[in-house]
Parts: sequence; C-alpha cells; structure tokens
Amino acid sequence: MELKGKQVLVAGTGVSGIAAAKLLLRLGADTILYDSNEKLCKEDIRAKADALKEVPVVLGALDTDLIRRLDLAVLSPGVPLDQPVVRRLADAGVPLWGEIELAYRCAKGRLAAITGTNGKTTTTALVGEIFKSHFADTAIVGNIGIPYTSLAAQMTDETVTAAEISSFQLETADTFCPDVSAILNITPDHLNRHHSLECYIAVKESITKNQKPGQACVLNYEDEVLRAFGNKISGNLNVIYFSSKRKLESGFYLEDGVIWLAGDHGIQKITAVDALNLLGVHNYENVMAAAAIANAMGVPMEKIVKVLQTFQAVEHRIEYVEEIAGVRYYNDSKATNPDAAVQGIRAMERPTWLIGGGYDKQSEYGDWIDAFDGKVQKLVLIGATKEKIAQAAAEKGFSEVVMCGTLEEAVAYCHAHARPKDAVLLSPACASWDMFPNYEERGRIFKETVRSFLA
Ligand code: UMA
Repeated sequence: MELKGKQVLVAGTGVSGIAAAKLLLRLGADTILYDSNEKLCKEDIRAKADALKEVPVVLGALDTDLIRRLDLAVLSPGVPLDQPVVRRLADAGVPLWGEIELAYRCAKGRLAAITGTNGKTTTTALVGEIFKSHFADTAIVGNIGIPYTSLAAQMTDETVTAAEISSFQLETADTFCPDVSAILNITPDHLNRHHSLECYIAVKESITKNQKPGQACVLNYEDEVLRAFGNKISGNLNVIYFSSKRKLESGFYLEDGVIWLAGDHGIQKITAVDALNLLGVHNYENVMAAAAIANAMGVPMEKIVKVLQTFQAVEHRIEYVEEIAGVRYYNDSKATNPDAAVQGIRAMERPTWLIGGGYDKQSEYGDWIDAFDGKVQKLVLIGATKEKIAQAAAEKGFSEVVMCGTLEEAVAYCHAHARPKDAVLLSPACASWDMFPNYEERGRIFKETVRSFLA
C-alpha cells in the first residue's frame, strides 16, 4: 500500500506508537495519534518528538466519522485485537497492521526474528552482537525495547537485522517474513490476552507462516510442542534444532558441559559452557539458538564463538546488583511470568529472600513454588497477584510469606532480615504493569533501593 496522502491512525502512544507515527509522517501519510487513555495530555504526547508537533491527537473515545475516513490503522503491541475500538475499526473495513508489519513493509535487507516465551531478549541481543562482529550494517529491534519502525527507514539492502518479536506483535503481522525465524520455547503466558494456550501457541508458530522453502527456522528440540511443529514444517523449511538434554544427529546440543554442532561434516565443538559469562541451562539454550540463527544467516563459526565467549548478561535478567553486608542482591525483573521466575530461583546458590508478585496475567504459580527447592527463606509479595500467589504457596505447603505494599518496602524488609551469605532476588513471576510502566523501571527502582543501603 502506498502510504503517501493516506489517512492513518496509530493506536497507542507508547514507544511503538510514537516511532510508527514518525515513520508514517516521513512516508507522507496523514497521521493521527490515538490513545484510549483519556487521562493523557495531548501536549505531552506531541512533545515526544519534533516531528509530532502538528499531529492530531485523539484520546478516549474514537468517533465514527473519523473511523470512516481512515485508510489504515497501525496498532501498538499492547493494544489487544478484541478491544471494542479495534473491533469497530475492523467492522468498518479499516486494514489493521501491527507496528511490526508497518516496519517490515518499509525495511530492507535481511532479517532474523526471534520469539518464544522466555530467553528472547538475551538471544536477540546475542544475535545482534554476533551480527555486528561480521556485517557492516546491522540493527537490533523489536520487543527488546527499540521499535522496529524507529530504524526501518534507515535500512538498506545490506542491513542485517535481529528482531525480538512478541506474541502481541505476531498477532498483527501479515506479510512479515524473516529469512531465519526462531521459537525458543512455549510455556503458558499472556493467557488473558490470547485466551487459551492453543491460541498462544498458534500465534508463536505464525512467525513462520510466510517463510519460503529453503528459509530456516530454529527450534528447541526439548519443547514437545515445537518438536511436533518442526516435523510439520520440515518438508518446506530448513529446521535447525537445539537441545540441552540429548545428543542430536543434526543440530546444536549440550553434552558434558560442551556445546556441539552435529551436521553433514561430522561433529564440531563450539564452546565449553565454562568459557561463557552466562549462567544456567536456559542460557545455554539461548546461546545454542543464537549460534544456530547466526550460522544460518551466514556468520562464520569462529566469529560466532568469539562473541558467545565475551557476551555479558542482559540488564534485568538475573543481573548481579551489589553485595551489602555479605548479602548478594540480584535483579531479575524481566521474569514477567512463572516460567522465567523458575529459572531465576534455580540459578540461586544461596538461601534466598525472594520478592515476587505484580500484574495479574492469570498465570499459575505452582511450578514456580515447586522450584523453591528449600532455598527460599521468605517469599516477599507485592502487587495485584500477592493474594493469589500466597494462596498457591499455601496449597503447596509453603507458608514463609510476607506481604508488602511497595517494592521499596519489600527490599527494606529483605535488607533488614537477610544474613551474610544469603541472596535477595527480585524475580516477580508477573508483569509490572499494575505498579510500574514496565519491567525496566521496576528493575531500576529495585537497584536504586538496594544501592540506597550502601551509604
Ligand atoms: N493503549 C491503548 N489501548 C489499549 C492498550 C494500550 O491506547 O487497548 C495505549 C496505552 O494507553 C499506552 C500505549 O498504548 O499509552 C502503550 O503501548 P504499548 O503497550 O504497545 O507499549 P509500548 O510503549 O509501545 O511498548 C511496546 C511493547 N509493549 C508491550 O508489548 C506491552 C514493549 O514490550 C516493546 O519493547 C516496545 O513496544 C518496542 O517494540 C514490553 C513488553 O512488556 C517490553 N512486552 C511483553 C513481554 O515481553 O512479555 C509482550
């Protein structure tokens, strides 16, 4: 679709919406910014970028006359398709593109797209670093926090992009077609948005829907859903598996503390996991996925290994913060679902004061509590889910629970009670949206509060 002179509504005025609006203006579209939150201030929204100074902003209700005039609506990832306003747009025949779809249609070059419930930020960052070591023009975009639309217009045929793509973003992807796709794992998450696990799985798997014969898809062999999916698509796509549990005839696998690649030319040692700065089996899976993706995009293995061995953990993912009076503090704010939080507590080697709770995504917490494994001294709960988590803990026979009103209060409680050789871990198992704008802010406040005890 030629966008010049077209009436385009951008729904959502967060980072994606602002970047999408700037791109649309650059393409000559008559752009209107829309946000369902009527408490926002139009001037503040326009002040987010010089290019937006003159842009019409609509807040709250959207009138039918405006809907009738639209040629296109671009949705931010946080806008669910079953919102009444989105239904009205669809009923009026307005095409709906996600911000990712808009970016993809304008972008150039080659693309590796990474999805999965957990590990996608680390894997995307790692793939991006590997690309930088080999290609002259690279981009790292998507759910990682840099909207794809913010860089799409600068891309050339030489650009090689690593994109983290969430299920929210895949829902509104239409022609989106990565050269290499990856699905790292699928465990229940965002069920309030996708309604059922089946729908969530279908959305994740749709990352491959436009891929053409010969293009590659990297999948976790140890995820039964993904293994079955691999069997289904292998007639068409080049499926590359990785496994942390068994030796594969073809693909990347972990055995005896070493990552290996088995292929047509025999078995090749990639790296010992001791040589990596990342901890935990879930991270070795991310490393294998990143190596598989980069290799499929044409990066030589020597360069891949060099980056794998120097890469440091991503901020907010089991991030070491400080040691105060013999107590080590870790920020795992990115554990926004129980499965990610299981990995957080598993990585702890000390008695742990665990801070959890947050926005209610209708998750189940039993597996997380099972993973405490005698390590958790107290589960310190905050946020909308605290009662639900306390109840799940009681059902599992775990009663060492403390309720706090704020994150700062929870950190202060841990600081007052933890003993030397203990750990304090923020690993909430929930999104942050009930108390914070995003998990990054939650992680930053955690770190600031911890460091306030240094003085
Ligand atoms: N809004 C509406 N109507 C709605 C819902 C939201 O108007 O029905 C408005 C809100 O009032 C707000 C704006 O939309 O003003 C927020 O838009 P957004 O929620 O899409 O957030 P952005 O700031 O644009 O950030 C989004 C991603 N957020 C979500 O998917 C919720 C960021 O992922 C992503 O980094 C960013 O785009 C850049 O691509 C965050 C995330 O939490 C990290 N992702 C989820 C996750 O990882 O689990 C999927």
